[in-house]
Amino acid sequence: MENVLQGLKSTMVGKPGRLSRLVSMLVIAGMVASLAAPVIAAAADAPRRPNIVIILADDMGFSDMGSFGSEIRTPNMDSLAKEGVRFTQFYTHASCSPTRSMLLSGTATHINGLGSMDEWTAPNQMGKPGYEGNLNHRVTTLPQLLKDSGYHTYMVGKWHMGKAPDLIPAARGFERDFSLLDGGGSYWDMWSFTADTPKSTYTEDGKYLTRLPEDYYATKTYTDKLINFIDANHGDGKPFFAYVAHQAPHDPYHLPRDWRNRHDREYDKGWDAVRNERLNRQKEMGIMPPDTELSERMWFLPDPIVLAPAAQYVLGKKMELYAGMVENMDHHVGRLIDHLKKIGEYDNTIFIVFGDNGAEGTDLFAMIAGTPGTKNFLWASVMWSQNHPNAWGDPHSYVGYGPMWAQVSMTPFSQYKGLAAEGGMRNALIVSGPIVQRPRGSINTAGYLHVADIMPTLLEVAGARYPATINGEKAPPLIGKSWAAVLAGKQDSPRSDKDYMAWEVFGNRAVRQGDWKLRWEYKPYGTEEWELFNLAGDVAERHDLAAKHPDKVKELLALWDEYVREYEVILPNRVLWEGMTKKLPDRYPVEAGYPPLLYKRQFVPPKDMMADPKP
Ligand SMILES: [Ca+2]
Repeated sequence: MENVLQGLKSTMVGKPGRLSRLVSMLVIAGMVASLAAPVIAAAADAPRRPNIVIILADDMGFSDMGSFGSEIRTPNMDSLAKEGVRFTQFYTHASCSPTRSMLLSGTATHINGLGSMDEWTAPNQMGKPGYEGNLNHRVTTLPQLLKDSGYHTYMVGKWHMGKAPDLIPAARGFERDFSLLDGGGSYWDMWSFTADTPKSTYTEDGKYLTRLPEDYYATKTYTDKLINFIDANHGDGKPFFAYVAHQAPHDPYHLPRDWRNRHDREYDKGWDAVRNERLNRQKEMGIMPPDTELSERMWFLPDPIVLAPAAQYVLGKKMELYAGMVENMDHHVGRLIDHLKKIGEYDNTIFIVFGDNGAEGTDLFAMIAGTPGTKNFLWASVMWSQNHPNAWGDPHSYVGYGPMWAQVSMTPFSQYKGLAAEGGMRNALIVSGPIVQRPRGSINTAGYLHVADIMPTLLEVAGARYPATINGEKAPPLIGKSWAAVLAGKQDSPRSDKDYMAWEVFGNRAVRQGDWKLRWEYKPYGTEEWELFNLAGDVAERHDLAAKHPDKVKELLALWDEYVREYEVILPNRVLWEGMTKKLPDRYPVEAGYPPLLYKRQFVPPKDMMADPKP
């Protein structure tokens, strides 16, 4: 049996095109055997397609897991890294629902309805195809196709791709679900962000919930529900696909008390120190090459050494809470792993673990509260009133860690969520389980991968087919590339130097081909000009080479134009970056030692002019 399984595994990963035929051959062989000799339990022994678990962490940054250089303790996700493979050049999108739309439909955001986030659709995008703000019906979904091919399909956690009955998880291919339909909210109860949207919407198995279960805590309840779903069908011979879309560690940082103080005073030392420590560990581990530079600290952030101890303590405590959010989530991932081991499913389960976008550096609470005197401001001051640091984590507290710690989460990259720099959309990726034939615990730094690759990869694993038409129309193309050969260790990247990837959300845009990346960002984060970077030696995007390589700029611009044409991109006429140039201080030139911190230096008077006080 072991040999057959091994053979199936290597065939599955080695010869992508043959996989579905092989699976059907095995199924037919099993059926014939059971017809001919019913005494032999052929069905039970037949090699079963693997289970698939996607662990998606909301707003977790590239360097936040121990296996990617963090001091945050994530032993359970790290155990998957030890048994599987880590990738250091994996891209999502720069924000939540666009990433999720590509994960679950395999198609471009500008086609599938998440060309912008629902919350930020610009006036000129309203009502246009591709900008519905939900996963539209031009596309089909990964769970739908897996379900059709005989998988059980389960979802727990955050959906964020539509709330109407035809758009909820149950309508998009999930057989069982327990889902938060909104982009975020309380972890303790149904209260949501603003007076305009006071309550979060949840579904369970396709019904809208009137209230949440007893003893609800998001991360724990999602895990309990999933374990129940798995157990309810365990032993029926069908594999399962589980989409575990944790709300954690998205703000507000709501956390049980015993998870809040596990890094006591550890972050008082400030963001620069923690960034440097993480980068050093990444270099030791081989996550980053030895000559990697750290990105510039965002120009408007202070050097932590100028802060008063009280400020160091309060700001450090925010990061401590964030670390607790990640550790608590990891604990519940561990509960799932342990359960799968207990019921004998772990060895036949593929795990795919990653964060959905760059870490959150924008002050979401300020956006929620809005202008003083307005109803949302009043709502925020009442509903999110638990401001004392001792209450942080409780219901009605609102803590987000701010741009300084978001940059720590994205070490060594530049910027964070919402932006087109690497810090906006590059994330940590772990893949483990029976499809991985690369050395256990290895790190792939060569291949560059995209979240849209997951759909073709998993369809191949399941032997499922992408349809030619959807609802009577030609199916939009899958934009990703299967990882089968990469996971088999037969090649290092699913992409050649000719392939390219492009992104646009909120007007910020980027295109990457080979090691070259062309990037356009709104001021004050970018220059509102195309900037060119060579990521091979400059992952921190410190050195704009556009003036030096005008031909390369032209080449990549042509690819960008092709993307705009092919995927019907409508650049927004209003963006959430408006007014930011006025709000934030001017940028100073990025030079070491500038601006000079005069107060760092002790004044020493000439010796011959010094004297003791007179009596
Ligand atoms: Ca997110």
